Amino acid sequence: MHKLTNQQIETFRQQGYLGPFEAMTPDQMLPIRQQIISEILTSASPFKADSQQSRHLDCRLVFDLCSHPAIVQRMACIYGPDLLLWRSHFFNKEPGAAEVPWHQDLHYWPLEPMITISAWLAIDEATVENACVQIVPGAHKQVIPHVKAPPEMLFRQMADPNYISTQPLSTWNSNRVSSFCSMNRHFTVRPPIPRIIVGSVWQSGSQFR
Ligand SMILES: O=C(O)CCC(=O)C(=O)O
Repeated sequence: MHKLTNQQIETFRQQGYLGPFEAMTPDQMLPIRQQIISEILTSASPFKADSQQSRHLDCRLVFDLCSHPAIVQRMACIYGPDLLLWRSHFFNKEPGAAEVPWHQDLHYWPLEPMITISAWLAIDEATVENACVQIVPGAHKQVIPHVKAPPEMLFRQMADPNYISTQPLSTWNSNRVSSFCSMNRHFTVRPPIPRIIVGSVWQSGSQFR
């Protein structure tokens, strides 16, 4: 039902991202959002110092969100059926929260092989104004240097501004999921209203055997 067509797989190869796709309805997402706020983000993780990191390891709800068929079936079309959910993270942005600078994920994660594919699932409505992820299509074919980010940014490293030459693609609205490769350049702005997303990061399990 969520399988990618050959054309979509080719688009992913060329553009480094796909989507957004519908994962569930806004009505279905509402109670999930409440549970995320009241039970997950407010509780400590048994495995990580940061309660927003890899909660799929201890919370069934997060595991179910990350492994939603709208995500897994599409990942399987790219990586094959042997999939590894390497990590997950919430980005829980309050109004005015720091901007996420342009970056490529692979600069933060010392993985070998370094290519991962992230699924970015909007728990809240995420418009351009409200910090939906923005991507440069086709910018995943080159690893670019990262430099120190200004202190007001959420991340300490960012893509060297000299290498950002393309206009960003503005993307999607609520309750949808999209995927992008760890080499794609992406960023999010400072949102005026609260906005939560859950990101899940995938690799092919066979790469580790
Ligand atoms: O959602 C955000 O604010 C940032 C997302 C991001 O940079 C990522 O998932 O790699």
